[in-house]
Amino acid sequence: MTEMVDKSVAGGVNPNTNLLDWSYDENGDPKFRTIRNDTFDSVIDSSFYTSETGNYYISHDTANVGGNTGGKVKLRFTGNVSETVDAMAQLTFTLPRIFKELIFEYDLYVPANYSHTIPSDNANNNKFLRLWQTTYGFYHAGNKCGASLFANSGNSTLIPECMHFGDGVGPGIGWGDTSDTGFIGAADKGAWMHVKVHAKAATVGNNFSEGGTTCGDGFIRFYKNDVLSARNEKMASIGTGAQGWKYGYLMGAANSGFRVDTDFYIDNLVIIGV
Ligand SMILES: [Ca+2]
Repeated sequence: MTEMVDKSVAGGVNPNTNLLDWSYDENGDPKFRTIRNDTFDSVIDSSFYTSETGNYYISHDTANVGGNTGGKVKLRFTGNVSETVDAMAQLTFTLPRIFKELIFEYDLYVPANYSHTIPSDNANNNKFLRLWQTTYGFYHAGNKCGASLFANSGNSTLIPECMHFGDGVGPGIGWGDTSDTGFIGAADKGAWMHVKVHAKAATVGNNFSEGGTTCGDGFIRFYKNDVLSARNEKMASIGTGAQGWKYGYLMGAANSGFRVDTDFYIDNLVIIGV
């Protein structure tokens, strides 16, 4: 894979080789670089869109979806008449290395028939994004963060999620979370929205403590149509050494399930990182 570098800004000296290198700035610090810029017009590149957790119910699609007739990723959450049956569709990716700061931008289509309900088992958290560092798992498996959609009268609230000591990833209520109750509202159904995610890992490892009494200096910020939405400004890190993320996925397990087939679409995914 070729990494694109913005050469409109002066390059610097690579501290490791002492040679001029466009991936470093004038202070010798690594610069943001484009990791991925996908229009999905021909295929979903399986060499990049892959990870240990695997893809689920995604396909390449060229139907006219809200005026978009080019190629895009279709994510089908299969409907089931039983209200406690979950659904799942996720687009996974593996970055070329661990990045300490990442920005994702993409277009997301929310179907007109989208209805986010609360089943009788009460589980209604539907994954929106996950990022992780080493192995997808729980305690001491490296940094993880993300966000999930929670039911809100048929619409969805977006809540950022961070590490829970010994318990994977979940909402950081009281640990810096600001949720967005209007992330998917009536006006967002049957329409494309532009999503931006900016995540920066905490600079210090092992600055996490159970109960959130110690928070970190990392953050994860979500933007809907270029307006700041849900965010966590106190993300902590776990483990020692370099902090950041290498793996992740968009959308994912939907604990609410859906009564009818519910098709999301993703297009124009740009990922930059440092
Ligand atoms: Ca496209």
